[in-house]
Amino acid sequence: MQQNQDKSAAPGIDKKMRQLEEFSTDHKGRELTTNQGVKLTNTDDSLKAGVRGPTLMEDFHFREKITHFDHERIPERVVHARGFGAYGFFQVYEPMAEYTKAKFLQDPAGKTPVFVRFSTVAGSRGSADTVRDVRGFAVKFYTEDGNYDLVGNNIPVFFIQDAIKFPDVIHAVKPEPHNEIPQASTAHDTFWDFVVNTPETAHMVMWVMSDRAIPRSFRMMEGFGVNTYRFVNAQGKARFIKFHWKPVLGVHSLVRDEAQKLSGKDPDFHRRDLWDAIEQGNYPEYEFGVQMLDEEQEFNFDFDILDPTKFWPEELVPVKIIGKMTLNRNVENFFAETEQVAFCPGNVVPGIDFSNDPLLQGRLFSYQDTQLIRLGGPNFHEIPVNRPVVAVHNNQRDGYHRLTVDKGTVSYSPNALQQNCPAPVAEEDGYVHYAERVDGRKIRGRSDSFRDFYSQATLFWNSMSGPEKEHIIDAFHFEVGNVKDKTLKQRVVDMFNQVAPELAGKIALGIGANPPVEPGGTGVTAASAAVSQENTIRTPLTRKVAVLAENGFCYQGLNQVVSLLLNAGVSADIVSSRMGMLTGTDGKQMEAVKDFTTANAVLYDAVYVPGGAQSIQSLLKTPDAREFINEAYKHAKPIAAADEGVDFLQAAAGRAQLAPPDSAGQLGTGQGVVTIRAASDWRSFGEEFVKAIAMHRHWTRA
Ligand code: HDE
Repeated sequence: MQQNQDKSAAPGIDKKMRQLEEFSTDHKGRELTTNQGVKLTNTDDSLKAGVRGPTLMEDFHFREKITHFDHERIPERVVHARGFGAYGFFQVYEPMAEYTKAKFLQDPAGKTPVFVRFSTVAGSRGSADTVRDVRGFAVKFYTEDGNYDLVGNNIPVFFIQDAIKFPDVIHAVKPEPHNEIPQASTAHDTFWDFVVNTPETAHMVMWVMSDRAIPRSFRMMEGFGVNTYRFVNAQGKARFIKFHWKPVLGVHSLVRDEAQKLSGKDPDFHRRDLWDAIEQGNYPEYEFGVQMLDEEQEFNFDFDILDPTKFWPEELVPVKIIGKMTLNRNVENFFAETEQVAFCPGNVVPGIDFSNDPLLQGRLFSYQDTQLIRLGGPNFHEIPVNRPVVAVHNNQRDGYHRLTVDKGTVSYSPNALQQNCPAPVAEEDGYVHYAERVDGRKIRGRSDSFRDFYSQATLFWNSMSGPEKEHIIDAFHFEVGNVKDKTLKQRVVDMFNQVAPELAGKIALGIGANPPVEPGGTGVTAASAAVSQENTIRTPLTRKVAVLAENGFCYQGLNQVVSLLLNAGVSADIVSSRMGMLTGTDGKQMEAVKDFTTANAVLYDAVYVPGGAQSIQSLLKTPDAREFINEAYKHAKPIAAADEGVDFLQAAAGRAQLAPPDSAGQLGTGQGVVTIRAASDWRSFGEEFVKAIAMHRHWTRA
């Protein structure tokens, strides 16, 4: 599946857009009024008794303006407070009638409008984007059957098995209550205290310590429904399902050091990336997939399919790809749309139903409840972004901020005065809950089938490539290294010894704890290739290259390579000591759009250093330029250099042996470093560089 580059997905006017337009206001060219529509002559001076006198109570404009300002904030989400949203559409590839009667999954020609909000979990609204955390991946489908919300994450399992423990895990991960430190981080005592006392967290902690928790972009991460749901077809046959989103650009991540630096250099890194991609017509795309199990297969596995700390390995239950979502429109107003959007896993449409997954069951209550405090009452479904695109009729009335003017005298059922309207519909036309047989004693307890906490954690570890394992060990070093309580540190080592002794030994080494003494591991030797990011899609599309140049750069070497990059869907910024026009060796000019103050290696996917003796002399005298190349090298990013640029690379990075051009003085490649001298073949050089960019990172570099 290729990413859409021809911009053919440019937004058409869909039903949702038309509806939003009705509620939108453009203030351009308009006159200033109060909220009562009274035109105003001055909004810069309050009404006073004499120009140096006190402000008067009768200044209704002053009071209204200040009062509104005083009340501008609403409570942030208790979790997933920091997020970023966009609109788009969903299209199914083939009719899914055999499995579900959901209308939006039937017609490949139909487009269902969607709104998506990506988020981090632990940080507050103003926290940085690139922190180590789970990412929320919440999709609202505005379907002809009403709204369907698929509220997922970018990690397929969860910390806990029962929703009643959600306040506990969140209290533990949030900043500690006495001093509100640390922000948006799991690197502190209360989180790890909860972990070591709650073994069911082991599997999810492995994912959170992995590269999955520091995505390169919202456009390059998977989404998972996590909980087990049901598809139900028109004949009433049900299947258990898990939902998947697979990014067309592949799954790619940052490295820890880079992610932490990005938090300072650009705390908005992910939201800016999404916004810019959509503005540039590089519409993010995700294929939609389902894993399905017949009801009879419920007990066929060595894990319980209702346990949300387990995933269904794709090798056991293949993902059937059934459609694609394209995000093609940014919001008009962050607060009105992204902040006020209200997701609820309980918003389902006919053909989609729940399972008894005890985490899901609790979620069905929590989301609706939290919106009541966050959005201030029971009418949040009337906020434009939340409105379904189909008509809403019922006898619910009144409440804070009611917008609808409900006509007539009848607001009850049954009634004769209005022919019993709004009237219930026949079973085949409305939502009917799946008639699952349920039988059991009331019990506050946990099923024995939920008690294997470590096997899939080992499976995950086994599935990681060498570099991915190194990154997990590094993450544990940072996270647990910041824990103050030494007993806790030791308990982390002992707990993860149960997952993989090799991992536990290496954690111990890094954090000053004792290596585990007990025999460890689960004996699981299986692995799931689908889980490793090593096996993902590789493409250069939408990657960003920094070109380091000063006056006296080689124009041909810069111009040729930049056009090759652009043709391959890669963008390039010229970074120099000063912004503005640079003059090349032959007098031709190009513009440096960034300088070393506004640009940094962590903001780019790759670096190119063109030749030009004077340019390279200047770069060598610029510590920021040397640091730029060293950072890119350290973060395993693709680097290319031509002619004197190769000297800069070798001198700045202190690595003379790096991919020297071959004996004929032409092309050198290796470990993601591409070099050339006396180029006669810029094309091959450009192609090699593009290939290196598509690889994302080059872990073979020590
Ligand atoms: Fe959430 N979660 N959650 N969660 N969740 C919220 O609802 C909750 C869980 C997820 O962009 C809250 O509107 C409980 C799993 C996303 O607006 C709240 C439990 C998954 C978002 C809530 C979970 C999620 C939320 C806070 C344990 C992945 C952001 C604000 C049973 C499948 C949605 C809000 C957005 C938000 C409760 C666990 C995903 C408090 C009780 C598992 C993506 O209602």
